[in-house]
Amino acid sequence: MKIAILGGDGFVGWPTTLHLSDLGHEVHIVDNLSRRWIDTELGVQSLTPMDSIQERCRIWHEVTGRRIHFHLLDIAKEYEMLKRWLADYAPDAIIHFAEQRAAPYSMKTDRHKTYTVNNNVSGTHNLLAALVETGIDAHLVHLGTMGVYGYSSVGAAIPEGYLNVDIERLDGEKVQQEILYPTRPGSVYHMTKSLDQILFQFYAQNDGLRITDLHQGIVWGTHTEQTRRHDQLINRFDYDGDYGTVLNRFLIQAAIDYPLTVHGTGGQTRAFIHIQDSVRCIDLALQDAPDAGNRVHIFNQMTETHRVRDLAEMVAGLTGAKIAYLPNPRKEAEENDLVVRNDQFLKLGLDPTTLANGLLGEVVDVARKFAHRIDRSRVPAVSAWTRDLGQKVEHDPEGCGLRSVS
Ligand code: NAD
Ligand code: USQ
Repeated sequence: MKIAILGGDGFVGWPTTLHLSDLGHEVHIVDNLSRRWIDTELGVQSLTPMDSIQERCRIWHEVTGRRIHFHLLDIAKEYEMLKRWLADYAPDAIIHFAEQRAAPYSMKTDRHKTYTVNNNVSGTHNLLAALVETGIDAHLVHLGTMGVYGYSSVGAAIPEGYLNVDIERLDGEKVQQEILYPTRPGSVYHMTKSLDQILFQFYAQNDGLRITDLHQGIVWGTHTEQTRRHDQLINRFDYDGDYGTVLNRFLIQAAIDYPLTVHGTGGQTRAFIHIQDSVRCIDLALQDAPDAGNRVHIFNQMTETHRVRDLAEMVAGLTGAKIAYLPNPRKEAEENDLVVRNDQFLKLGLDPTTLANGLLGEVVDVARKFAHRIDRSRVPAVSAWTRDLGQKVEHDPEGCGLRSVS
């Protein structure tokens, strides 16, 4: 297959690119390298040293003889170029990672909020409109998020995208309808993924576009089978307060003797998936494309759920790290239960890599190896969801995370 990977320079996009190229697909990365600019804006860098995208592609060719093509293009701002690109390359499948994906970054200031909405919603809509206009019948696989559901399961398991509801008609009769599971996003970033869902629903129904939306949990880990093959194929690893996600952050914090930064009570339960499984799931989803006229395929792409404080205790047990319970900069439930259905991927053959598989230690080893690249002052998460919350937290110059100032 000819596959376009939008956002292929990113944390999930790069290992997916390598995986699909390794399987013999013709792979084209489309990326505007905005994440590299955001690193510069924030004054942070990936824990792991990342080469330029062109150099990464050159090394892959040297190691495997396979070519990965790179195209510099902003899918949110360069609509005409995107349309031309699609018409010229006519991919069989498109994997769409190209969005601003950090909730804390999306909540920093009004500028970050509008950037996130404009980038994510325009990018997704441009892509859909360009597919219709060019008549390219590519299978579009989008990386969405578990966060569109909110994180409360009201005692029932969260289904894969759709919910059957009974509606009472005017004559008192009950009719059943299948609706998108009601969204309850917890940040501007998560809200853009909820908006994406409506765009997909419309274009699948109106134009027969073939779309799969993967509602993914928090991705952890760093290496995949292909990134291990050469030092310069190493994956991005974010540890900072905006882009670092919770489990990877705890693992690097443990490696540099920094107290594990649990927000609030740590009673938040979230869904997780290892990077290797994320890549495998995308491959499985590619092989299970919907037909034109079908509703959007929605999969829950996660393998296990954990409470934040349990993860902190697990990492502390493994490494001897201390745990700091800090004021929460986010507006979110202090405690929640979360039960999630993921039957579709299991049926397609996914064999989950769980925390029990021993890969936590591998991340700590990577973090120890590159510990000299970590700026401790960038570890605290200081983006606050509201002004009030912002007043309760500030940087701790001693490097112990956040402290309460009220
Ligand atoms: P990332 O920030 O590492 O990568 C995103 C890539 O998209 C970057 O290379 C960036 O330069 C590019 N990009 C952004 N806007 C663009 C635009 N307008 N035009 C072209 N390129 C653009 O993010 P990631 O962690 O790899 O996440 C990829 C996708 O998966 C995101 O959509 C995210 O919402 C989703 N996701 C990620 C996680 C996670 O834990 N990392 C979990 C669930 C879902
Ligand atoms: N948290 C801590 N300490 C930290 C960092 C986070 O306690 O140092 C807590 C947060 O308050 C939150 C939970 O951990 O309750 C998860 O935070 P996170 O930053 O790991 O994840 P989140 O903001 O939800 O976003 C990440 C990705 C996003 C993806 C989402 C999947 O950045 O792209 O969509 O995970 S999900 O969470 O399932 O919606």
